[in-house]
Amino acid sequence: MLKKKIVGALNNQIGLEAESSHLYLAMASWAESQGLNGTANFLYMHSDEERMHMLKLVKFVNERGGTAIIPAISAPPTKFSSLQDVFKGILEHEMMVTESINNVVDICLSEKDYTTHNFMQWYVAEQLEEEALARTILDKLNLIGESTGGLYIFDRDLEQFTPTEETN
Ligand code: OFO
Repeated sequence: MLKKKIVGALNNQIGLEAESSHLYLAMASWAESQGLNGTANFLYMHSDEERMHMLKLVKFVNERGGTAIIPAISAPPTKFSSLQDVFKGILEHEMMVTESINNVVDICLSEKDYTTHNFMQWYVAEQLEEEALARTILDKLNLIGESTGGLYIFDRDLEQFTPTEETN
């Protein structure tokens, strides 16, 4: 049976993963409206991944006698000035998520809940990948700068992009 404090921390994380999914969805929609279909597909896919992160937590809480709470989500931004702006936003967001995951891990240790601590290690590893991915993409975009041809290739390449290829 999960302790109340652990359930609270996990429910907070459920909300954050839901917000992540929403943020990527908003970014995907913006990219699609700009004709950046490769980027849009990448971001739609990532939005689905974040939903999976949320569901994994929901099931963990419910299967261990807690009650997962599905929270309201605040509206994500709808306009972005550039692809750099999008991926800078992603990196900042993921760094904030990493902090939150670390906080959950801290609580698990102080509550001596080693099962949840073990479960959270998946998220610790995932955050490493997500931050690395955002940094890699941002570096590429900084190299491309304003070049239209470069952005065209970037967008086309991102369509084929699978995160594990890039971050391993
Ligand atoms: Fe769920 O990993 Fe990003 O936010």
